[in-house]
Amino acid sequence: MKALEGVRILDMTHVQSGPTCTQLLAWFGADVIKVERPGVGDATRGQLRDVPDADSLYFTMLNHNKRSLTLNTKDEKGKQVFTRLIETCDVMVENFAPGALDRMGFSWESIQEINPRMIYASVKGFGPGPYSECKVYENVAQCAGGAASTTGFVDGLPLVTGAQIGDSGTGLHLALGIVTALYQREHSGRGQRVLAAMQDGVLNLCRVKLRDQQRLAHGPLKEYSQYGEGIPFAQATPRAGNDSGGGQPGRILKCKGWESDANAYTYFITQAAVWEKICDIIGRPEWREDPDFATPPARLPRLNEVFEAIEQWTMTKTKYEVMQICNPLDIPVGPILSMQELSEEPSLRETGTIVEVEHPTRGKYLTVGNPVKLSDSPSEVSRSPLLGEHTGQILQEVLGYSAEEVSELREAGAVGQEDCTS
Ligand code: CAO
Repeated sequence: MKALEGVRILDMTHVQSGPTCTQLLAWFGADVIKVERPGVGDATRGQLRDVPDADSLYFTMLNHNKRSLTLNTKDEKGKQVFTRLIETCDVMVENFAPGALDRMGFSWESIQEINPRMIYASVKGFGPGPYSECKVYENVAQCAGGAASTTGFVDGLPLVTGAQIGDSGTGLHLALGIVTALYQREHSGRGQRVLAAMQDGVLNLCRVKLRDQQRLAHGPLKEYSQYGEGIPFAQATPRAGNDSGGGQPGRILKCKGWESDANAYTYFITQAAVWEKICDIIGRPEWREDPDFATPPARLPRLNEVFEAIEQWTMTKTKYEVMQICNPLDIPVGPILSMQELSEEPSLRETGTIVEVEHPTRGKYLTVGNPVKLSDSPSEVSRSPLLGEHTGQILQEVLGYSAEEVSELREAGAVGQEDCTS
């Protein structure tokens, strides 16, 4: 039995943030019914398409282990079906623009009336406040949540990061909110609203930067490279380049082959506890005793000199050799791994973190499986549904409509024509 078996999710999500959340719940065993507009579906089905007429990787990689039902929730008969879904499901998840569900005629109050045990979970760009009505996408959230202002180099533009901390990050937050609400419902018998705002999720992930904002009031941030470079601190937490966010200075350094390989680099942390070992491997044993280098405070104004010396050594090794030499010595390093390298990494295939999936219209593709492993609830990745693939099945098996009623709903345009197999 899977951890969330028996939990039925009414999945009204689209694009990335909401689908990330419901995909995780599906991997943990929930029955996720993805409701999509007939004939149209989630917009990402057609975005960044690489194979003609096949669902895009954008869609397939965010919607595994779900069933698809096409339903026009603005049509009167469609609303009746939607009401039955609300009665039947435990959780409704949505990430529409603010007010969209109210405009369909389904406010939180009316949903509670239909099903008091319903957990109604939303991703929005912003929480209540001046921007609550705004539509928000990933990079907007990265900017509004503090990530962009603290990413990049001190003398360069703010930067967004490739990790989708606004969309997928908020989806993760929402999933935790949902399982927490399910747990509370065990005691209270009631559902509740769960809101994860993208700005809040990004800010939560940027917690250490708000820490630094407050530390600035008490003097310069000595672990930032700009301290040693004599660049004065302004009033806001600056961009820290590749400096480590903790108290142990770190940087990205060139490795053998960097001239032609964009990813021939390693992250290297000069952790205080292993400083003497670092001095030995880079051929600077004299730094172990030198008062300018022997202690962490002495090194802070000289980080450029320290890392230049370490880089002279890392440039003689591949990033994997750096890892092999440093790991046994407990020196924290990490190779800069490309997507190509990750997709070919055997250990990630073995753990199910990278999975190959077969899809009827696009063939084989790679995806990221469930990154959270439960010992008693293993996740198998199954392909994303075709648009409306399970419409008839869900209407009959879950909602109890007869075959004639399903045909009537199809003819009326309340549900889609896509799945004509049942
Ligand atoms: N039947 C009938 N109508 C449907 C439907 C269905 N099954 N599913 C959706 N619709 C309608 C909605 O009701 C809405 O109609 P109204 O505008 O009349 O209310 C319409 O489709 C479009 O919904 P939307 O406004 O959410 O979509 P959009 O493409 O304009 O905006 C987005 C997309 C992501 C900016 C917006 O949904 C949003 O801000 N969401 C919250 C934040 C979020 O999750 N952002 C991350 C997205 S991933 O980068």
